Amino acid sequence: MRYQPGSEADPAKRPAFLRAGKPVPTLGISAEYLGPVVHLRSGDDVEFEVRNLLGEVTSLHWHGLQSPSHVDGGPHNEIKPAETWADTLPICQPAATTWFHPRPHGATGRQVYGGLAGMMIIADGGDRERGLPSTYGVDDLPIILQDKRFDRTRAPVYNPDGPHARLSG
Ligand SMILES: [Cu+2]
Repeated sequence: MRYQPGSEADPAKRPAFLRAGKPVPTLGISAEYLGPVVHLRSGDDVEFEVRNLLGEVTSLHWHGLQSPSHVDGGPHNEIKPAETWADTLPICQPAATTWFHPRPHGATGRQVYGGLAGMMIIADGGDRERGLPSTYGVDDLPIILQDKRFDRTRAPVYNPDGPHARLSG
């Protein structure tokens, strides 16, 4: 899998979402806003590449995965601007819905608030036996909820002293 936090596009053409018809800047991971839903299987070894197009240090942490520390994506796996982090991620846990997000020291909350987050769905072949729905997009619908505040220009406002500051892991 290949991820690209940020965008090389002209700032005037940067991805944005609209509120009352006015575009506001957003961040995304290989997308205009947020990131992809990644489907994985227990037992897989996943080769990944994360290329940082943000213009500032970031990382990509696999939140909820039981991953070895050297590929955990925490602050110790920082990716400098324009650099690529590549490795292999073993998926060694049962079915789960998890997510991934940047986790650079001191900037995690701001980067996630900007839109850098995606979902990972791990399958192990046991959902039918568990009686769980498993047809993605039909009866298995992932939902991401976010709390956003907007200023008078309708731009999202990140408050480092507010509840978002607690997002640090
Ligand atoms: Cu996390």
